[in-house]
Amino acid sequence: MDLELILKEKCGKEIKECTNGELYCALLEASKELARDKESAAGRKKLYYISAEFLIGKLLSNNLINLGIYDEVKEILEKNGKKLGEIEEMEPEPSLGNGGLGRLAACFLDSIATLGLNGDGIGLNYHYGLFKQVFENNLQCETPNPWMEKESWLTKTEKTYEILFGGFRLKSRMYDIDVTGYHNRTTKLHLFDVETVDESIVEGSGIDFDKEDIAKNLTLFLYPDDSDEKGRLLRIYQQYFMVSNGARLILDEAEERGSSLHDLFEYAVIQINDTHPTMVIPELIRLLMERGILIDEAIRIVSKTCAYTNHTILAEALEKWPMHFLEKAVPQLMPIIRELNSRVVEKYDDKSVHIIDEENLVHMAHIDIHYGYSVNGVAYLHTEILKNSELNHFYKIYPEKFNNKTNGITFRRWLLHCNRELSSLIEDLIGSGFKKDAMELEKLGAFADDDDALNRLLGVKETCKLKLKKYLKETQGIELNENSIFDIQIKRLHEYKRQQMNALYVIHKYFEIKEGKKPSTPITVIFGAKAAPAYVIAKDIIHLILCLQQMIENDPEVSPYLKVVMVENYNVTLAEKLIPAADIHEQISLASKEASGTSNMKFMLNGAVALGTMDGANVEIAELVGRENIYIFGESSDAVIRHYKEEDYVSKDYYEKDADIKRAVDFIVSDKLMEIGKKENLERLYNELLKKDWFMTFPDFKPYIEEKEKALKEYEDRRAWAKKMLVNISKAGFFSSDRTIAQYNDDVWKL
Ligand code: 26Q
Repeated sequence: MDLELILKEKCGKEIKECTNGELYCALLEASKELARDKESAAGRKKLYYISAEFLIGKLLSNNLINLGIYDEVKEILEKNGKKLGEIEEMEPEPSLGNGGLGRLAACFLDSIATLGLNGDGIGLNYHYGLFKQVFENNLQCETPNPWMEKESWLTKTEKTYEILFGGFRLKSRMYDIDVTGYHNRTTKLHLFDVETVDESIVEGSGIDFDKEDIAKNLTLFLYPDDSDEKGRLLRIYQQYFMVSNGARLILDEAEERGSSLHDLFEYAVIQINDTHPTMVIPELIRLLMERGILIDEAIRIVSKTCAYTNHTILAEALEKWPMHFLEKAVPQLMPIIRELNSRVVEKYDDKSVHIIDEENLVHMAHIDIHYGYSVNGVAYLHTEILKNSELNHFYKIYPEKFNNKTNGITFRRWLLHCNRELSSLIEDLIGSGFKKDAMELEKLGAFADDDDALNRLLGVKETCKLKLKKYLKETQGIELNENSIFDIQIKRLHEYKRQQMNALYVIHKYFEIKEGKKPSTPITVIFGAKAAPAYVIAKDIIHLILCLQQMIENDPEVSPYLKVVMVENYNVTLAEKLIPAADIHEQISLASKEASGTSNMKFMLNGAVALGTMDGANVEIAELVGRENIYIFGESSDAVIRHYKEEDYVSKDYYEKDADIKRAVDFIVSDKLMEIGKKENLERLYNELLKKDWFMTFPDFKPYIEEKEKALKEYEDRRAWAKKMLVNISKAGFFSSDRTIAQYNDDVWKL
């Protein structure tokens, strides 16, 4: 295959004469063709991973790597005076996810393809995806994020269905994206859409639109996060549209493979990614009944086909839909949901396991647990909490259904693609086996006392920091000091993730510097986070961070030692630049609240050291790397769960007893900050902390400062620090999503 010739032909001229945009289109088309020629895996039984989110990120480089032509393409381009890095910039990032859950689904598709498993993804084709974040006057504003261009990874298919809602029908169409596996097969991501969607109904420069015109708005936006109250009904329409299309595709394909539908579970397994696709259960039962199967058998068949993954223990994020919403949007499902509930009520007195509660709310997770055959959490601690507290009543009924599948990440994107410098250093040291078998990273352990290897590792980090500096300067006008410690917290903005605690640390440090306690190495605290548009306090926290950024920037006494940076519109592309450059990463959620976390795994793989609580997958990371290679602080999950139960936490007590806490919190409403920021927002945040502090930042604040200071001090011994970096990388193999997917297959899917 002569790639150079192919590219020339696609562009219709010499590569030298092409613009980056033209080359991007040519490469896109060429990789689409190559991916199309690769076969998907076959087999009788097929997995369908249904998810409202697939945060796939840009695809060009990843596809070139997985297709095995990255180096060749890079060389051809360089020979002609072109840079692949610049061509990559031409690609818009599809923003089909909010955060962790969506990114996980994308990593899983990569691993399913790489392991050659017979499985596809099913989701929705949001035209604007998640909103784009812009900062104005130190506040977050939301604007649409159009990502679909004429040339894109999407392929329009001939598959269409009529989807019935209460009172009207919509015609759907399926679009496909080929997901390439590493030197192996491809899988398909099926994204359903309606042809009547009308982007022009979005008003002005924001993200407001007529929420009631379902034909025009159905796939316009991804419903952002768990805290937005508006548009809940629209979210139900979206969910039903996704699962009704998905269910029909699954039945069609199963029949094509020879299923009589009485044996559907031998032909299909459906992994339900959180409760967003839960309506697939009643919908499948309905469709089987339409095809002549009686309800008892239909329920039995579906229960042997569906498996559910839980991603959260935050009560407020568990989906409970009012019956009248469902009645309006999907009346045809109601008799089935009522029947499913009656069967539960008949068997169990315990109201906490019923599907429909006394307030006529339908608990989606309860449908999954009663009528699926597997329930899994996403990290060891998370699954234990599900079994022993949150879902304990269910665990007692169905102990055999519960299992853990600790999350993972694809090393193709999060090492080979995003950090080529590190990847080639590793290859130099231990050979290329780690690219196929991540556990081979353990071999790096042999270099823990090798000065040359450790120095090279520090060199790679320096290079990545310089690259980030250049990128942020060019794209956001941000100046970084590459000789400072990069301390990074990037994730959705949520009070339980406690960005506010990190902000309080910044204030604390600011006071210390003012008092003359200057850090030996300057510190750069970097944040990246979007807040759900209706999540008021989350937006106030962003406001506080942006005000601190501005205030410190303009203070010549402090700015040489401390810098705060909040990057705008944090997304997968930015994560790929930030993670390789991190020295310290913040994983400081209130213990018991973060189901797993996955950026923690990405940072570790890129040689950053965690500062975190014993929460989510941090627990497993700590066990693997040992306490000398991670910074752990804070209350245990048991203690936290006890506080909630006994309702014994009073934030004001801490505020009154501890002068450092008081000083930091009071500063939020100081004249100095009020000059820069908005009174209303800062006061609201101040009051929230003082009167509630629901996620208990104050009790952990002093231990957090102490542990952070310890990390900053130990950073000074560069050799010892490099050893910590090396140990973190060498132990990251367990967190490959190839391992996670192999476990799902062995225990749940059995393809
Ligand atoms: C709920 C109700 C109504 C509307 C929206 C939602 C909603 C939307 C998105 C609820 C939750 C989400 C996203 C959850 C999520 O991303 N969870 C993260 O999943 C990761 C992968 O398992 C974990 O690593 C994280 O710990 C978890 O927070």
